[in-house]
Amino acid sequence: MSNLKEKLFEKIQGWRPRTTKLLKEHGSVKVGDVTIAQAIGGVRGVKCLTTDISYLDPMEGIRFRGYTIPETLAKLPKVPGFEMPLVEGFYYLLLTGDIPTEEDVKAVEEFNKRKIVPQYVFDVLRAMPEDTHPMTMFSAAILTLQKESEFVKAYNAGMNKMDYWDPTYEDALNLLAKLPQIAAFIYRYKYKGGDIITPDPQLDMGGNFAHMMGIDKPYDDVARMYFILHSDHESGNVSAHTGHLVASALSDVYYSISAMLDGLAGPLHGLANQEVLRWIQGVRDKMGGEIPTEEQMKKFVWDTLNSGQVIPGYGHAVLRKTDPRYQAQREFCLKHLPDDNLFKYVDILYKVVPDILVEQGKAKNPWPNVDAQSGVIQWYYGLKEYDFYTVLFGIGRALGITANIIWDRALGYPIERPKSLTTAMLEDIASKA
Ligand code: NMX
Ligand code: MLT
Repeated sequence: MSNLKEKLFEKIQGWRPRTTKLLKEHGSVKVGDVTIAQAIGGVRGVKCLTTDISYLDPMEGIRFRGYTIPETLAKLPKVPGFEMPLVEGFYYLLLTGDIPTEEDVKAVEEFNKRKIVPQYVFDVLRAMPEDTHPMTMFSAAILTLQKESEFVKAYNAGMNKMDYWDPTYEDALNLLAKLPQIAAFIYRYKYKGGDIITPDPQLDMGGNFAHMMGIDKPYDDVARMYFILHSDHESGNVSAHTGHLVASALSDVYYSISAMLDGLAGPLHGLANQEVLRWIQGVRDKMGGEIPTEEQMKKFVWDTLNSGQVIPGYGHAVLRKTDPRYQAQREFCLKHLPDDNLFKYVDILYKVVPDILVEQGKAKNPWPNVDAQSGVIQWYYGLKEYDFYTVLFGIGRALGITANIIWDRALGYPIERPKSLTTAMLEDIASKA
């Protein structure tokens, strides 16, 4: 057993009694009530999921295993000479809750052993229509790999329920190790005339991704930062919830990750990062490339709102302040690309949009989310094909969701099945209240 897997099993054994005790001794204790508005309105704010991988505080933002973003970025081991942590070490943190030592980050080897993508995946991608969206290609490629599932083999061989986490861990690492190559293949196949760059087995996940994308340093650090920042946002967001839901039927990691990507591909969720760039390009075209004044920008924002559309990259279902993932990327921009034109657009938007959303009086959170800033960095380093951006989000999100699925299985979480009511039932409940 590898160092990481042994450590994980230790943690699982220590954790199981806590879940068992909560269920057996305190299972009937209430954690909240559900209103009619919540039953109709997207289950917003209903506390009905459990995860220890990350927690989202509305005012503070995300903590990964108890660490804020600045703490996470500062504490994790890095490739010497680089600013951003190794993604592999970050995954160690998500899985075990502990900051790995340099020695522990031998988890890198785990990923390296599992990197080879079978040829049939590329054959399937090549067979898809040319104008297929990169997210469709990404999701299909992962679904194609489903026949490799170790979980399915073990389940069919009669595995004990207590062991479910083990082949799920194997599936998770096998898949995660391949995602950068699949994504880079989609990018270069679709946008670089099929000029594919083969992986470098010596490089870490972020470094190898930058290499296969054909983008120079410091894009390797950008990739590391991007995957870490997008990894997890507790359990209730569409992608994480979809991954958890599908996995709760004991569908394997390949099915679950393919499904979560389909949710991430929606414009109100991950696709918003592409929408931000599309929206800004629209403004740029109207301005003939000139940077708009704040007054001009206000008019573009109001025009969008008045035509019944949302301002992409702003608002959030849980957060009630500027997303710290936005802040982390903003700090990166201030350091590495302060004079970039597109960054200036994003900066002006930050100055004008919150006040306008407050004045409009609809959005509960007028502040920017992660997607408002992420495309600018990609664009600056030459990745201008913005319909690819959500694929990058998807690689990162797979880290968090697979960590969750492994723990769901380790703690024996059951199939998810909330209860629905009819409109007449709600009317009846309302009339008696
Ligand atoms: N621009 C315009 N209107 C907005 C915005 C926005 N950015 N955000 C919320 N609203 C509206 C929302 O459409 C709703 O209108 P209506 O009453 O007509 O249905 C109203 O404000 C109340 O919505 P909230 O309760 O504040 O937001 P909700 O929790 O329903 O949705 C988002 C959260 C993130 C879907 C929403 O803020 C949004 O559509 N934002 C723009 C898209 C975006 O940036 N999505 C990415 C989120 C992060 N991610 O990567 O997933
Ligand atoms: C996410 O990262 O999943 C988004 O910010 C959406 C959310 O948390 O609701």
